[in-house]
Amino acid sequence: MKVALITGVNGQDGAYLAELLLEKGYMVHGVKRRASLINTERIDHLYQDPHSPDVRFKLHYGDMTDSTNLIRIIQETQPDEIYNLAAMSHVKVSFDTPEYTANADGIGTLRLLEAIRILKLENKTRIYQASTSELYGLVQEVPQRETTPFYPRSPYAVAKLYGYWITVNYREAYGMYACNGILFNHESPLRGETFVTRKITRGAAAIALGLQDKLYLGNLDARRDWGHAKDYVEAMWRILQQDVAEDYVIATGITTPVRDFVRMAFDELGIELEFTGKGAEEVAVVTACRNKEFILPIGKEVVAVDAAYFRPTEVELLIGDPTKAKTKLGWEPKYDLAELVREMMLSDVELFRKRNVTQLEHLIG
Ligand code: NDP
Ligand code: GDR
Repeated sequence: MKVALITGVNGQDGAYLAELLLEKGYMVHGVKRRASLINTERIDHLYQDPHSPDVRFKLHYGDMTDSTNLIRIIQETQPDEIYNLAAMSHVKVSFDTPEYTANADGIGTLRLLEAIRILKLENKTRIYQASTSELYGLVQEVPQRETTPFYPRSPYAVAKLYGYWITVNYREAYGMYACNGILFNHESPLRGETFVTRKITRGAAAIALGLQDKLYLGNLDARRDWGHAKDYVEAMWRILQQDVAEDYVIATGITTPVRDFVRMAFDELGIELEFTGKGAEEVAVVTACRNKEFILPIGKEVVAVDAAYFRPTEVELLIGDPTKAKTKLGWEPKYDLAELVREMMLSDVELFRKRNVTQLEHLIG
């Protein structure tokens, strides 16, 4: 039985990847850090009684800022594959916590690579590093591919730049099977609530159900290449199954402005919007409401821009070229953006109906 270790197992990607690897017959170990409340919602359905003799999913307390702990977990679990997904992953928040982000996202990657070397597992353990399209930052070339120069635009992206290069360096210096997946944005119903897609689908659901008055967003002009997380964890696995360790761009090749994602989300509920104004003055009002369940008055302002969500330096345009992944990995995304938006909208409407939420916090992020 192959053994995998996933850091960040209770995050969006960790949950989908754990599910995929369990389906493939792996023994899956997950690293999660201790929190004051239980935050395993995304992986609760995978839980197995640790006392049962044939348990294939185990959680370990750990942290990317604690080398001795990472060394011990790797020594105990002797993984064939490590997927390093743990990170402070919010770009805007990284401007508030730059030092911590560098430690967890940058040096954290080094800690894992060094642990493999210290334990002399270079010839056994393959490692996947969760690199990101944020590395491209300020546009140098479109579409962005494996050879496009990097120009990171946030403390998060700079930390991930270190993670990218230290992975390449350990591959070249010590012959380790260590790879970067340069993944463009990928979303799902499990996406964290403060990333823009989930903030929009949650906000649209809550507004339609009369639980929230308005959704405040930042830069509506930014364009992202959005895929589905389920497709992207399949690519991570494929990257570690090749004869030769290499780095790959994983993307759909289609880019969409945030504004259009908002339009698509509301449209899924039968609510049509018109955007007026520019920059921090832009708003969206309801022009039609086709769904009798969600009665919203025509002219109601449901989206407004709040400059507090603007970033000190923004990444305006991301569009990836996944040709290498398609050719070498045989990878192909199964979901398109319309299906992704539909799935996220349906899920959030259901969530609010079930929870019977009466008041919503304004999301920060
Ligand atoms: P999430 O934010 O959903 O998950 C991040 C995970 O990392 C969580 O389990 C979190 O735990 C954990 N974590 C954070 N800090 C630490 C730490 N110091 N020690 C141990 N665990 C920690 O991210 P995603 O699942 O969306 O992304 C997975 C990875 O891929 C991340 O590295 C991200 O930067 C990268 N990436 C994501 C893309 C995307 O579009 N989703 C695109 C490209 C790259 P907790 O729940 O306790 O916070
Ligand atoms: P991103 O994702 O920064 O691309 O990083 P996010 O969804 O946070 O932002 C995408 C774009 O939307 C704009 N935006 C807003 N963003 C947030 N969060 N909240 C808002 O209210 C808002 N309004 C507009 C942003 O300015 C940005 O341009 C994600 C993370 O998953 C990273 O970990 C990962 O590496 C990259 O994707 C690829």
